[in-house]
Amino acid sequence: MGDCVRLDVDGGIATIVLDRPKALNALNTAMQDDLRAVSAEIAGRKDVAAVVVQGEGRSFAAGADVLELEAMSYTDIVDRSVALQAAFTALASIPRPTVAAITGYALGGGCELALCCDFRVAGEGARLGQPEILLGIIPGAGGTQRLARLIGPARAKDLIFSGRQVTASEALAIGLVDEVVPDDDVHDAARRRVARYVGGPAYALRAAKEAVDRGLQVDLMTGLEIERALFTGLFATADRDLGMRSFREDGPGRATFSGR
Ligand code: CO8
Repeated sequence: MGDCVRLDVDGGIATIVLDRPKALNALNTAMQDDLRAVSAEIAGRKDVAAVVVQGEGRSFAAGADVLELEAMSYTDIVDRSVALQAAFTALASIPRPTVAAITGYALGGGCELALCCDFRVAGEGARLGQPEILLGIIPGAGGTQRLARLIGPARAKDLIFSGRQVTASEALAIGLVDEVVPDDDVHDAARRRVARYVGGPAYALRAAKEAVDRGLQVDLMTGLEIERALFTGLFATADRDLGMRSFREDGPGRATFSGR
């Protein structure tokens, strides 16, 4: 792994830190590749129950590195865009609850990166947007797809056509973020939001995420089949036994899960 993305694991929570603060964590090629590697590592780790993604310094991430993009030819960008989407999809596919802790700017690829998480917590001073149109391009790391699915096509088109930045409070109103907190509480608030899943029924959480995410990509009947297969599969887990026995013996919500 390179030196622009850090991974810290503490108390069952992995923190991915984008660490290129002088460039507002602009996502250059090395960072994109690091992100893919770190996401693959987390997906395979048993000691990680949840994930926080955050930026070092005053911003989450101000987008892909525009200076690097400017120098790319058509064939360069064809190759790179495949790698970039694979990196973002690797993050989106981590089978654990994930949250983006957004301070400062989450623009372009930075906003798209936040969209790969299950939840978004923003500081009061945060600004989010898809300014690619101002560069003569469109979002290329999932922005036209994940953003429209999250906030609806008209609101997504407004942000993508105009390139305008939204404040944290507007982002909350349109469902782009889930929680707004004081700027200096963002990292702790994001951690609090996923800490509740540490010690949870890991395979049920994994199945829940997969059912929602895969179901959104298909028609309703296929989605219901995905749900049914994942639901029935959980009857093979130790945590299903523990959860139901605990209900019978001690009442609801008291189970201590094994993560198996
Ligand atoms: N790329 C490269 N460098 C950047 C970027 C960026 N996206 N954003 C900021 N920086 C650099 C600045 O150049 C500056 O560097 P230096 O100190 O060496 O001059 C430093 O970070 C600090 O930035 P500013 O001085 O501009 O700070 P301000 O607080 O005045 O402004 C802004 C902050 C508003 C974030 C401003 O920097 C800005 O508008 N940045 C560009 C935002 C943008 O356009 N993002 C979209 C990029 S395109 C994209 O993300 C496409 C994604 C899909 C790509 C697929 C590729 C395969």
